Amino acid sequence: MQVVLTVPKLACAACVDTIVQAVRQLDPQAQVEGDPKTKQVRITSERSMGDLGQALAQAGYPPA
Ligand SMILES: [Cu+2]
Repeated sequence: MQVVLTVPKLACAACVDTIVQAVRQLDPQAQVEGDPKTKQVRITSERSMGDLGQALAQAGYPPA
């Protein structure tokens, strides 16, 4: 399943790294791409959108 989340606090490549780590803790197989320009994070994972959103929120990047 692929989800696209908008993360207003996504500002730079370091933010992307933090988000990637947070998602990989939940699902080591997940594919994660973030774009600071569009504030969008694209995640391919078997985990639910709710779980993914919660992982981002806990890392300090709550989805809008
Ligand atoms: Cu940043």
